[in-house]
Amino acid sequence: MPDLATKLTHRLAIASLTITALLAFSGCEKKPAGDAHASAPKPAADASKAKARIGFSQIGAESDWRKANTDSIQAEAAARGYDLVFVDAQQKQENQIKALRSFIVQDVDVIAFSPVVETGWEPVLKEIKQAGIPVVLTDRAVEVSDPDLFITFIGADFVEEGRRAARVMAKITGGKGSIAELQGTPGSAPAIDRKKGFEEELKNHPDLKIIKTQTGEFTRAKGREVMETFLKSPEGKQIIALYAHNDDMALGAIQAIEEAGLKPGTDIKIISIDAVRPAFDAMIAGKLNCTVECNPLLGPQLFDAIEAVLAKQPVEKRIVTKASVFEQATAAEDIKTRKY
Ligand code: GYE
Repeated sequence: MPDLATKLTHRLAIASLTITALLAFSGCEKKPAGDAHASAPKPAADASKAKARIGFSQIGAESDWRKANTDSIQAEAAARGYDLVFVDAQQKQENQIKALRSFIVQDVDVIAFSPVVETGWEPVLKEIKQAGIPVVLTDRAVEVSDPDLFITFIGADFVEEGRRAARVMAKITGGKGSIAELQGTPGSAPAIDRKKGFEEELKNHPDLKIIKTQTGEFTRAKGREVMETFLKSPEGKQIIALYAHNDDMALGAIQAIEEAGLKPGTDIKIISIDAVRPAFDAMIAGKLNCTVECNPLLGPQLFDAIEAVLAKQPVEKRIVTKASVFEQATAAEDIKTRKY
């Protein structure tokens, strides 16, 4: 596997040959050597300045969180001058695997990706390892038997987010009642861990029970649709609170609750995760009770890690992002400083 400097020099050589060929083809001639103002291709000195090519496989554009995450990564790549090969998988693992294989063919310098689900990555990660390309995981984790298949994982502590949501849930419901739950994408790290953390904390409140739970796939449309079926079910009338694994599903559910003639935030208390701007608007309107923060602005941390990898410096295996919890009472103040 050639190192980065060799790869970059190789790429520059190809670029230079291409320019020379194009000039020859178009009938232009290179100025003779010694001409101080010659605009000939730049010499090898630029090799040190040339930036690496990074392949990034994004999950999709399913939520406001995801859009903010994509913007952050693309903006950071541009700001630092990296050549980012960005591919959107539209929430499908098979598309991500295809993108990862295309990065191997393109011989990128680092592969970064946000895995839609936790399992099923071992074969493609082995192929990447064989090609000698380092992997940085961001946002969601993978379950693999060999931890050397990736260098680091940068993301939030989803279990803790679930615990935080349950603590607020216990507080605003007085510790008893029937809860509905809208889960994220089946098999995804945030759906698994946010459920786990929530249920763990719920054990301290035996009178609080989840009576309905289903995936809303992290989207507003599905959140609305599933909440409507919850409310129309025989147990619908017992629901006094909703726990949604992200804000988008909660916002969809708010519509369904209003359509059922109920008051979201009052008749049905709602807690979700992400803390995107529309969640603050909903809290200010009294329709959402709490949002647990999960920071999508991972671009700077991602590129710090990528740069360390390129420089062959040691990188922590797990980089946890920091986050807070926001409740309705302070939402009007808090929204002023929100960046996404
Ligand atoms: O909470 C959700 C998004 O993986 C943390 O994915 C992310 C989650 C986020 O679609 O809105």
